[in-house]
This record gives sequence, C-alpha cells and structure tokens, in this order.
Amino acid sequence: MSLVTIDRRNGLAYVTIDNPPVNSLGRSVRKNLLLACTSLAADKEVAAVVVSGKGRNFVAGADIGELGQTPSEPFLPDVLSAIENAPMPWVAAISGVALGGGLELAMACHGRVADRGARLGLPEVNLGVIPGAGGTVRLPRLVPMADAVSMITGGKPIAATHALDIGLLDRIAQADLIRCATALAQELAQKGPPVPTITRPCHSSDKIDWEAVEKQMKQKSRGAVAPLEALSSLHTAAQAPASEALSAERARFLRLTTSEQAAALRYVFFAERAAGKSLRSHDTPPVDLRQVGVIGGGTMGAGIATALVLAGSQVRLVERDAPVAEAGRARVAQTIADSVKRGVLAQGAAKAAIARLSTGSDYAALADCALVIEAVFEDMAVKRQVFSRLDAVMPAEAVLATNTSYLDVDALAETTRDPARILGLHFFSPAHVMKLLEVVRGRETGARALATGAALARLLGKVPVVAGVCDGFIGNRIMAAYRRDCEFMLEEGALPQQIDAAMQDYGFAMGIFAVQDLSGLDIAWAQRKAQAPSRDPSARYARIADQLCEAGRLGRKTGQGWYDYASGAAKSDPAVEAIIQAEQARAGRKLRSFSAEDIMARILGRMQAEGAALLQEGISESAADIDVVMVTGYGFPRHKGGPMYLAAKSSSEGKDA
Ligand code: 3H9
Repeated sequence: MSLVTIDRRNGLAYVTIDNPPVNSLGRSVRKNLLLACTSLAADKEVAAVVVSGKGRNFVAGADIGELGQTPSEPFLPDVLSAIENAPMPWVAAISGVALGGGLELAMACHGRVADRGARLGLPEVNLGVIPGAGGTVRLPRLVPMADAVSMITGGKPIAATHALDIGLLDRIAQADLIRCATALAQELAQKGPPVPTITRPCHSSDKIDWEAVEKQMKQKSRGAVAPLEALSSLHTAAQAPASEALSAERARFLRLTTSEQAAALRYVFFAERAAGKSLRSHDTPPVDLRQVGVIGGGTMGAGIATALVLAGSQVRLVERDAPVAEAGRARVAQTIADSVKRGVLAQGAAKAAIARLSTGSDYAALADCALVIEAVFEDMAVKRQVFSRLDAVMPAEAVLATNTSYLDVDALAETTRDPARILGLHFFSPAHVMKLLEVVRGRETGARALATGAALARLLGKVPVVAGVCDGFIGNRIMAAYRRDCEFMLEEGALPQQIDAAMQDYGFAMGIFAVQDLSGLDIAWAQRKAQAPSRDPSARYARIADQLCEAGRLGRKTGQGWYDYASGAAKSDPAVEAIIQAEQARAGRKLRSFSAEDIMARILGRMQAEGAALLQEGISESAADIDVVMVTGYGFPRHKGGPMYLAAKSSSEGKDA
C-alpha cells in the first residue's frame, strides 16, 4: 500500500495521504510526503498541488505511538519547510479533522479549504507536549494572537466556520471539497510564486497581558506543564524572528515528549481508546439506537435524554404521570437552552434536538424503542417495579438498561423474562457532559446488550468502561474506600480542609470533602445505613460523617456540611472540628500530624489497594480501565496517568533500582 499517492491532472497534482485509521504522520508517511514534495518541485508541468487525506479525515497529527521514542528522519518540521518553500502553491483540502501535525501541515501550505463539518486544532497540550512542527509560530501569523493562545493552550479543536472567521481557512467548500481546493490552487498559481506563511508578520500581541494569562493558566492547569510551555512558546513567537522561534519551539517540544507527564497522558489516550473494546462483538450487532426510551425525567433521566436528542436519537421520555413527564421535558429544554446561551450549541440544532423528544406516561408507547434506559429513583423496589412493567410491554429483542450507581444489576435482571437483555449503565451527572459511562455486565448479560452499551457510548461520545456487579462498580467503590480512609485520617489528627488542600495541590479539581458537600452527604449516609446490618462489627468504622448528617449538615444544599457556606464560599467550621475532636477522643487513636505527602500517599495507596481487589475479583477487566474511570469520572489528574499507572510505574522503578 502506498501511504502517499500523487495523481497529476490538468496541470495540477493531487497528493493523497492514505494511512488508516486517521492518516497520522508516522515516519513512512513523512518520508513519502517529502519524496512527493521533492519530485513535484522539479516538475515544470505542475502549477499547483492539492493535498488531502484519504477517508474521513485529513490528518490527525503525529503518530502518537512514536512520540515517546527518539524522533527519526525525516523530521516533520523539515517536511513542512520543504512544502512551504515549494516553487508552486500547495493547498490543503481538509475533511474531518486537521489536528496537531495535521494542522501544522495545513498551515505550511499556501492555502486552506475545508468541509463545513471539519474541525481544526492543536491538541498537543492534551498529550503533555506543545506543537513541534511550527504550530506556535505559524498559527499567530494566520490568526489573531488571542485566538492562537486560546487554541494552543486550551487544546480544543475549533469548527471550520470559526476557523474561516479568524483567518485560518481561506474557504469552506459548499459542495465538493477537492473541486473547491482545485479552484483555490489555480487562483494561487496565477498569482506567481507562493508566499510562505512563515514570512508573514506575526499578529500583534499588544493586547495580551502575558503575565496575567500565565497566572490564570497556572490555576486552571492544576500542575499540567504543557499549557504553560505552549504559552511561553507563543510569547517567543510574538517577540523573536521566526527562525529563532521555530528552533525554540522544537527544543521545548523534544524536551516535553520525554517528560513524565507526556508519558502519562499518552497512556491515558490509548487506555481510553482500548476501554470498552471487549463489549463489541463481531457476530452480534447492537440494537438500533435511532429510537430510545428513557424512564424517569429527574436530573439523571433528563440528562440522559438530553445527551440522546443532541446525538440525533428520537427519545420517548416516560414518567409516572403527564405533569411529571412535562417537568422532565422542561428540564431537557432548559439544559439545551443553557447550551445555546453559553454559545456551545446553535439555535437550529437546539430546536431540532428538542423536536426529537416526546413525553408521556404510557409504557406501551415504548414498544417501538430498541433500547430503554431506566433512570428512576435509586431504590431497588422502585426499579424492580419498573423492570417488570417494561418486561411486559417491550418486544423480546429490545435491550433494557438500568442507570444505577450502586444497585445489584443481577437482582434486577431476575425480575425479567430474559436476563440476557439487561445491562447496567452508570451515567455521571451532568449526563450530557460527563465523558465516562460504566457499562455494567450482569451475570447473564448477553452479547447484544453489551454491544449496545458500546454503541450507545460511541453515539454519545462517551468512554465506556466495563464493570462487573459489585457495590459501587469501579469508580464509586474506589471512592467509598478512599473516602473512608480520609475519615480515618480525621480520627488520627488531620482536618478536612488539610486533606482537600493536599488533593487540590496534587491536581484534583476538588478535595473529597468538598465533593461530598457538593453532591450531598445523604446519599452515602443512606448507603451506610443500608449496609449496617451486614457490616463486620469488628471492622474499623468512622462515625464523623454520620454525625454531620444527624446534625442536618447534608452539604451545600443545607448550607452546611464538612464546610460552612453562609458566605457562599466554603469556610472551615469550628463546629465540624468540635465533632472531629470528640470522635478523636472517643476513638482513642494516637494523634499525629499529616503532611500533604502523607495524605496523598495514603489516598493513593487506598485507591491502588481497592483497584487491585477489583482486578482480583474480576469486576474490572484491566488496570488501565480503572485509571480511565478515575481520570474521566472522578477528577484524578490526567497528567498523572491514574492510580494503577502510578503503582505499576513505582513497582517497575523499584525493580530497576
Ligand atoms: C502532534 O501532532 C505533535 C506535532 O505537533 C509535532 C510533531 C513533530 N496517532 O479516537 P478514535 C488511533 S501530537 C496514532 O477511536 P474517533 C486511535 O488510537 C498529535 N493513532 O476515533 C484509534 O486506534 P484503535 C496531535 C491515532 O473517530 C483510532 O485511531 N493529535 C492517532 O473517535 C481511532 O481513534 C491528536 O492529539 C494519532 N495521532 O476520533 C489527535 N489519532 O482503533 C488525537 C487517533 O487501534 N486523536 N489514533 O483504538 C483524536 O483526537 C481522535 O482519535 C480523532 C478520531 C478525532 C482523530
């Protein structure tokens, strides 16, 4: 197979990159692209070149698998420099995505056109690096510096329409992409020798307060270094000659590729893509997801319905009566309206999404749906009742899912005629935003139900992680375990604010006590009460959280929890400290002081021990899955890779030492 082909037609050359699945710029592609460039530069018959990607995408960047290795020639900056200095114009025809090195390639071309649905971005910071082939130097020569800062330090791709507005694209193809690129290539060829992007002046950065941006970014990045390095690189591009800025960028990129953070982020990138692969079956296709039923229009049900209508499915939302169903619809409509207000959703798309929602109270109306997701109150008796009603009306081939964060999926499946069609789906709130989906495989869950879980995740843009049945599945079980340990630390002399600060310094968005206040202390309290009869009386049990709940301190919603919220912000509270001190005295443990390192060592150790137990019990299929759960659903800092990654790393370092 040829990775780069050249087709000469009517005085133009069409270069196509063909490296499935996403046309990444691995060594052989770079080599072939350089050969194509050299051969075309010497061809007097070729007036201009159109470069495109075969398949859905233009180019998704460097080959991420190669990133941690010693770079091999030809280096991408050299390939791009050859294209940029070609005697004839090159035009990039962008379909799908142009990301990282892919966008750097497009920027080294002399013109850029894209399909309306294309996305362009420099997401290198998400992999712990910065653009390494001129991205930080060429982008601010094409778009205003503020846009370049936002794109490169944020790492989020932008839509083609936005790219056109800021000057990154010359045109958007109204119909045929290659025809549009051909027209631009011919026009540029008429204008004489092409102008290299790098020779353009850099957009002014007068309006940028670099120090203020850096300060803001330090807070936001929570220990991730790449965004700050990207900012420094852009600052250099704003001040230094292009050649100097290019060398500085390359040196930074090469230093970062071998960093611990980059290695951890690459690990998470591949772990996310490997997650859920076991759900797919070659023999058994998923059910059709164009029409999906949702039972329950509360926070979770409405969130799931929102995610589905935004993804293009028709949704039938069923509640116990018409007014409650209407309240569910209002919740979906409100969430969608908020997205429009925040500028993340177009008015037209919002209208179309809401039109895909119908509501009612009749279970029989669900019979057309191939999948029904139940998201009623987290109570086994209520859920059992829903499932037996569903079992009566749904056709035999339909898949039935329960959205649950704790309950026993096997016990629910027993209430139905065919347990093979039952699976658990643990969505995270807000369900239309959070990327994680735990797909719970019951004892009897069949291949079609599992394939449907994977297809649903794909449709909704979520990462599916398979979990077996146990209390809390993967994520909540690990969280419950380390939360317990944090409460033990309180009995031993630590304070909630100290533990939360240690977690935040480590890179978590919030500490465990602040998280509990946000979600409400009553959920875990109810669970502890339910478990009380089966609890081993000789096992250690911290009573502090129970006492807060008994005092009516249920978190933010009651104005008090682990913290006091009278002023709006979380403030440590002497009343909580008094409860802790009383419990310390009662427990009679030796008090000690805790450093941030002590606290994090204890938390990580607990996460790792529980993770090991999940693997041993077969609840989780792999250590990488556990890391994906913790990173995508529980705020574990992505640039640290995850608890299991760290455990494996320290054990291999121990062996090396
Ligand atoms: C860079 O470019 C550095 C330069 O500045 C400097 C260089 C000197 N490489 O996500 P999917 C694989 S850094 C290798 O499931 P989708 C992926 O592992 C790079 N493999 O599909 C999966 O493989 P498998 C900057 C890659 O349709 C398969 O493709 N670029 C790469 O949901 C399908 O992936 C990025 O950060 C790659 N670059 O999404 C872009 N990309 O089937 C990262 C994907 O074996 N990629 N694969 O599991 C993405 O954002 C998404 O994959 C993309 C497709 C949007 C492209």
